[in-house]
Amino acid sequence: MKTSSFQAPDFYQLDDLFTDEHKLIRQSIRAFVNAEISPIIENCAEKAEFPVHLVKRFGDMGIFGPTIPAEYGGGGLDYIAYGLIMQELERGDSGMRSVASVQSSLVMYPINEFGDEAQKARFLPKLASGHLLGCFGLTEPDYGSDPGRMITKYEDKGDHFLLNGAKMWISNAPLADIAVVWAKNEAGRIHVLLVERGMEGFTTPEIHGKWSLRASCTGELIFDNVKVPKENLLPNISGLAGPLKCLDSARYGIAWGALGAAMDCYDTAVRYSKERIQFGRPIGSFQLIQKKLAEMLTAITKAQLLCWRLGMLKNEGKATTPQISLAKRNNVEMAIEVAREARQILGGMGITNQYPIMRHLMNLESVITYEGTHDIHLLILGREITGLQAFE
Ligand code: TGC
Ligand code: FAD
Repeated sequence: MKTSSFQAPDFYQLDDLFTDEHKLIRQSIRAFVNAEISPIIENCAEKAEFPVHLVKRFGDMGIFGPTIPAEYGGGGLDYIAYGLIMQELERGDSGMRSVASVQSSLVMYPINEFGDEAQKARFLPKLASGHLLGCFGLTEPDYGSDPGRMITKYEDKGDHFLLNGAKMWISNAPLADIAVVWAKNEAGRIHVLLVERGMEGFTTPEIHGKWSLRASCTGELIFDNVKVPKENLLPNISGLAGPLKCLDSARYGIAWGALGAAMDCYDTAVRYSKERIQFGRPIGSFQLIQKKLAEMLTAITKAQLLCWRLGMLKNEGKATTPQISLAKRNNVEMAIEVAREARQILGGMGITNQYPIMRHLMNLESVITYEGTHDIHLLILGREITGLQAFE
């Protein structure tokens, strides 16, 4: 069964809070997901193949850079619109939302915020249209939760920078045309370079064997004496604040995205519970099944309210990093719980690729780890509450 008959839960009438433009954007991405992602995604996940043709289609649909100014090819939209796009995409598949998160929040956002006019004009329109695909290199083999200790470094060689090091677990890496790479200079200060495919000494081997995000392409970035032109350094940022600002935007999108995965699992479970007969009755008539569904709807509704309020704070430029951590952490855990309960409601069928639930569940195991693990977000909140640092 595919989810073209998807009915989004809206128990607290959040639609009353969205503008007509928000609802139109959501409807157009929902229709796109129904037509172009849902019919192929189980097959892609099974074969561990990234549907590369969708990159251009995402560009056509305005999925890349919704909040980037229109003069650079972006959508010029607000953060509620961005969130709704992420929700709809992840209703299709977390890996498809990942592609959009990386391109919009982790590649276009830093170029727009930290780049000069020439860099913005050169890269943003092609990223927005899907003619270029980007990736974001922060994590290293030995530095995941603690990126401040990264060892990838570059030296100033007069007319160019010489880059050495490696990045690990990088979404889109094997296919990306450009990589946003965080690296230290000779003084140990973090800066960001745009590394382009084809530069000598730059390779992007794929990571195989993932049981999660199988339709998304993940790889390494290897820099072996790569000569990076000086004009590829984004001039207007230095320090760990750079990547963390990008992550604020991407983590916000994940809070909405997880909601989409949860809604899809819930909708599938409601539908199944009315159709599946056991003991001569639909299983939806049993109190234990109703309890599961009621708790799923309650959790989704609370997460929807969180997203909406956080989106309004983002629009006003007031959303803080701990507020974003709370939403990412809550909503991804909520989605995993909803997916587990939905899978149980489907019994044996729940483990098959006839339904999207097991794929969502496996995907969410990555989502709860990337962009800051569940426990790192808890520690960000702990630091906010107590004023005391628990990382070291
Ligand atoms: P900390 O002391 O907290 O901060 C270092 C400096 O950064 C400043 N800062 C911020 N600035 C702007 N915006 C923010 N949100 C900021 N947060 C912090 C801070 O003021 C400080 O500045 P300064 O001038 O005093 O130096 O740094 P820390 O080393 O204690 O680390 C904190 C910690 C652990 C929370 C941070 O390192 C962290 O978030 N770790 C998790 C790493 C992570 O999230 N990695 C994600 C990699 S990308 C990814 O997963 C993409 S998946 C994409 C997909 O496929 O969808
Ligand atoms: P570690 O940092 O080694 O953590 C292992 C465990 O230790 C976790 O449970 C963690 O919570 C815990 N831990 C660590 N420190 C503490 C502490 N101080 N207190 C308590 N517990 C602690 N990165 C990118 O830069 N770009 C990408 O595009 C990207 N895409 C990804 C795609 C996928 C599919 C995956 C799985 C990861 C991706 N990542 C990416 C990397 C991701 O951000 C990291 O995996 C994540 O930040 C955690 O780092 P780690 O895997 O090294 O785990």
